[in-house]
Amino acid sequence: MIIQSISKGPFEGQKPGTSGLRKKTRVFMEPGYLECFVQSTLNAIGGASGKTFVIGGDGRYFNREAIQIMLKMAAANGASSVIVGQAGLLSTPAVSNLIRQRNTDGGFVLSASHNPGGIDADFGIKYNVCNGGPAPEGITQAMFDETRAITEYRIAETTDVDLSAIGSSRIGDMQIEIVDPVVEYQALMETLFNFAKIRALFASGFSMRFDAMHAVTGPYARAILEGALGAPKGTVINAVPSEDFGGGHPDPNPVWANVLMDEMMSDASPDFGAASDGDGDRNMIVGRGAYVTPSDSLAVLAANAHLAPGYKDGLVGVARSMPTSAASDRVAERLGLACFETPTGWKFFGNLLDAGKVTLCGEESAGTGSDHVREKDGLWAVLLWLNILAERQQSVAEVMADHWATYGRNYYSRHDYEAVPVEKANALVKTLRSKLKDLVGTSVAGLEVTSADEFTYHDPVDGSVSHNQGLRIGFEGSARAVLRLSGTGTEGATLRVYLEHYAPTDADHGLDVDFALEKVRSAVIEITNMQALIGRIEPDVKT
Ligand code: VG1
Ligand code: CO
Repeated sequence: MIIQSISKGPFEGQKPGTSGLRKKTRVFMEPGYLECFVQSTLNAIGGASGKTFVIGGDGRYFNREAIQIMLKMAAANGASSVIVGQAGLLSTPAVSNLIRQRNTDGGFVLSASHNPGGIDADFGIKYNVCNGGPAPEGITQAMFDETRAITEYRIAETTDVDLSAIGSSRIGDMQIEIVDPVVEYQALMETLFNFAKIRALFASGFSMRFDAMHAVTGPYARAILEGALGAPKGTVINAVPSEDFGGGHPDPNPVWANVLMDEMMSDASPDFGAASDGDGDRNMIVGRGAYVTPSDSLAVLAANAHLAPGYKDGLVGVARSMPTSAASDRVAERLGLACFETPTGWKFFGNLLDAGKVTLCGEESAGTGSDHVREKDGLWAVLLWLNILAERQQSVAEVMADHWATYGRNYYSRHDYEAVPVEKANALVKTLRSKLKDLVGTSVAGLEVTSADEFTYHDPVDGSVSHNQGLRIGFEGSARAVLRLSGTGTEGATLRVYLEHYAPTDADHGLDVDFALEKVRSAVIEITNMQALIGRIEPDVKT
């Protein structure tokens, strides 16, 4: 094997965000760009010598080319073996599972998740550590430091590896194992859920539509839902991963999964609908005429998880990201479970899961997961819902009505303002930050402000501290607004405004969501001086 050291770098701005490094695909395709980031990652973890890794991606444009480059780099850096998904495909939760099952040193996921794919769209890469979870902040900081100092990368001069067939091959001394992306993941699911019960549910005529959004979950959903669980053919739609996700955004929310939403709101609706994102870690849950917000979904799963075999002994605790609604806190309180609030991004759940402090975790952005892996897991959430519905023999709407009657309803919505000029978005955040301390006690849009601060997270396991994790404003009556800037976008800034209003158990749970949140929204627009600072008050996307 001929190893080349290529002089290159550093490149500007290779700073991992909420979930890895995301850039325009053409940026990643610039000679040496991907290579320098990968080399920096390997440098940050003390080199690759003798180590084993998992590599896979969501199948977007440049996925296979990137894997070829990374395999040659892993070999040149002395890695002993790499496990790769067939055709370069592995969902994010499947990578997490393989890292754990095979005790590898870490893994790479090639994905920009819910961002669109294609040569003129987005690409991304994230590094996961040996617990199967996203690299924690200490490591992402070390990676970024390396990207600023790098001057060369190492790569083997060799032909491409055939990724199409399951089996083994080598580059020099490094062994490469091409695996079926689904098999080990499916085996894990079978340990957690009552497949016989869910199979009986489908056999009884229960109908479902699963929209894989032309992304990586297609093969998993087909094998598990239509294969092992006997759902009729055609249950899974858009099941073949495509390089540009059929031209859409593989983002499972009512806006981007509108075809599924329309079907679920129609007279011809199946009993149950679900969708997942580009890399298979997010989920959308929708019943006949009943969309379930991700925050509510986490709460319902927490309240009912014991109905599935994998969680029959109950949960230890529940964690949610700070902007996620407090619906799961109410469940935790009643069930006597520990409850944690973390910054946005799955990397903050890893320590809590490893320390056995929590069993379930979730985010308002449609990510839910448990201690079975160290990533959020879209299909897992769908299977847990199916298991619960099979046990309760109720519709999604009935489950939700019962949940709200028991715990009250946290009306919730996230408003995204996309492609805001970076200076303007920063100015809005800075201005709001500076006046937080004067807000408490004032009355805005008819609501009294009861608290206002910027979220700082103190990790209870390793003591690390993360600052500037979102501005939050509390109002009378458990209403709340949170503002933060996205860390996954690739164009300008995205301002996220999270709105919440609590309706107690005996209140009306059937209000229109926008109507229920109107006062909080007006208060935010006024407090932030939004019109003046970013030139608009209407969001691009409401989820
Ligand atoms: C978004 C979501 C966050 C999620 C992250 C990665 O981050 O808000 O909850 O963990 O995406 O998910 P941000 O910084 O844009 O708000 V994924 O499925 O895109 O890897
Ligand atoms: Co994702």
